Amino acid sequence: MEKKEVLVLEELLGSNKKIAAEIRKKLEDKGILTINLLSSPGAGKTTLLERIAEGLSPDYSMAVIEGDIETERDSERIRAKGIPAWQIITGGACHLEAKMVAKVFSEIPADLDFLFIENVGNLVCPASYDLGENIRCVILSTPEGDDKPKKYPQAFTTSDCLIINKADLIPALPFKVENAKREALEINPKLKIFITSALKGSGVRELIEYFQSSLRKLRQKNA
Ligand SMILES: Nc1nc2c(ncn2[C@@H]2O[C@H](COP(=O)(O)OP(=O)(O)O)[C@@H](O)[C@H]2O)c(=O)[nH]1
Ligand SMILES: [Mg+2]
Repeated sequence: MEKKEVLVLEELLGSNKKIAAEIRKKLEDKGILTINLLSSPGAGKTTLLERIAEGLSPDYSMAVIEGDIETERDSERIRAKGIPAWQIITGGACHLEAKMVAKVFSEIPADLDFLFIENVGNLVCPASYDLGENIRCVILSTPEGDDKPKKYPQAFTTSDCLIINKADLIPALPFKVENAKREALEINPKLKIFITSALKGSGVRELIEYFQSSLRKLRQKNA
């Protein structure tokens, strides 16, 4: 059987910044767009990934690196969708670091379109660690409240995209989309904002189109 090409990293030591830069370069050279998802626990990262997997199939390939303090549960959910997934169990650490991503790097197929990284559920520590992603998305779910962008600013100021998830619950909540958007844009005017319900599927198409157009731009840059 022909051996599948995988990715190889030369630099496994050094600062987080250095390893992340090496990861990004290797993935970009292969034309793979990498997306790091940040949110509080339960905001809907894994459910969104399940919907994205359905929406990208069969035209695009993707894989997922899952970060959690304990359990393989999220990887199992992703694998159940036919998507390769690697679980990084941090054993207590509240964020992923580039060196943890580097450890599973040699298992990642080189012919992917998208690599998603689901960070450990936390709006604070993951914001400080570049994992070599091209796009960072922060997910704010409506039950968390529309006042969170300014309370947890780094997650929002370091992100490229804000996904307001659980839009289906808005009628039952005091959450005001306009307040959340305004706060987020005041601290980061460059944020691209998507309103989704990962449960019902609304808004996911627009998000996927954003990832697809970002992939096209990355490959045009490579050409
Ligand atoms: N109502 C509603 N529930 C959602 C939505 N997205 C996720 N959930 C639920 O929220 C809970 C946590 O979702 P999960 O994807 O595991 O969140 P994660 O911890 O960020 O990965 C689960 O019970 C999901 O079914 C949504 O858009 N609307
Ligand atoms: Mg999850």
